[in-house]
Amino acid sequence: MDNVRIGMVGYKFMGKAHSNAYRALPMFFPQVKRPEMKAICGRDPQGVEQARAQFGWESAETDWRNLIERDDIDLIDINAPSDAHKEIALAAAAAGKHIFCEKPLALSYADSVEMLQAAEKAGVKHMVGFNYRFAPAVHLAKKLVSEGRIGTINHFRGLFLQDWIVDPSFPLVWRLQKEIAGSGAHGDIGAHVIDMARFLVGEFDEVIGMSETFVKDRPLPSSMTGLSAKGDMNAPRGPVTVDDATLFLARFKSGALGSIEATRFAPGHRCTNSFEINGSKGSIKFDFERVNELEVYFTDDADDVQGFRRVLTTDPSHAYMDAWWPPGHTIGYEHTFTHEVHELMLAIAEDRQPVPNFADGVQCQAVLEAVEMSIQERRWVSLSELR
Ligand code: SOE
Repeated sequence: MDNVRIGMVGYKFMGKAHSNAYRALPMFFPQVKRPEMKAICGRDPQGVEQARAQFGWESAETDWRNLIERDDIDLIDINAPSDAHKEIALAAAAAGKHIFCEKPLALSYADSVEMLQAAEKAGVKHMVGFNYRFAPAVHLAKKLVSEGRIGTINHFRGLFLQDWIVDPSFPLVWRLQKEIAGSGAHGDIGAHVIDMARFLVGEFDEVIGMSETFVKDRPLPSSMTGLSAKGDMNAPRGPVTVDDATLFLARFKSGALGSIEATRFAPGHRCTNSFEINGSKGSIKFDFERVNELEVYFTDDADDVQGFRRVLTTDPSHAYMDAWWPPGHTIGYEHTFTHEVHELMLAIAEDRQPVPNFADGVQCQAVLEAVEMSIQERRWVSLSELR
């Protein structure tokens, strides 16, 4: 079985998460194709060289175009800031390379459609990085829903709450600039909840939303800093051009009702990515901060033991868990990426598209944009207005 030779663009938070997944894969999942960590790419020669040595890549490049030209690379992994996704993906597709791209897929619905069409035309495999789907507890939720064990779904309630920019002195990093990020909490973390909802409940039908930018301007950063950056209140300031929080209501095609909230202004919530689903025969609750657990409630339990039960999803019967540790030995955030890369390698071997792929990225982008349209025009927006 041939290895898949990877060229990766970006080496910060997601670059590290993806590198870790590529390294762990052959150790825990030796039966799938092996990702060969050929080249890592970033603009800063020193920074990228340090990442190359630390993460274990064979070589480093400072221009992504060089990666695409190299004939010893089969797949381009894009985890650079969102405004770079489209140009790199289009060039990768034109060169016949498979593509693995971080979320949100693009800055707009139209751009995401263009990326999907280019990948389809080139006949390459394409994947989008919605890693939270790959938690074994979320796979169990999917199984319970698909097998009808919680009946007809009436409600999906999803939250992604963070608090890393509550401090008004936090600097104006790229995630707070519309031309680079596309949107704020909405596209960065709301996108994960939208994907979760689509995975578990199905397609959205119509949406109505509201959003706010609580801190309107911030100190300019001294460099491309990340989530733990420190700002200087005396530094020159610039306007925040994205939402700090976006909330919306939704109706799914199935008739289920949804509510989704994404905010970076929830003190105490570092990474609360959670959902609750209520069906005619039971309920399911998940909170990423307790990633090894799924809470389930079944209406047909005997009266005297009715209540939510906590399932620890670490048994071999749970997705991916037979490859890890004995039951009860928990896994974490980084494992969701290993499972994601497992799906990517498996799909390439089986000559099928990985899931989630650019088509899922496009559907997510449609929901993001419909919500933005509804906020601007202060009305319900049907997804059919976009598609
Ligand atoms: C920052 O909000 C961030 O790192 C997102 O970009 C990720 O997608 C999310 O998984 C965690 O938070």
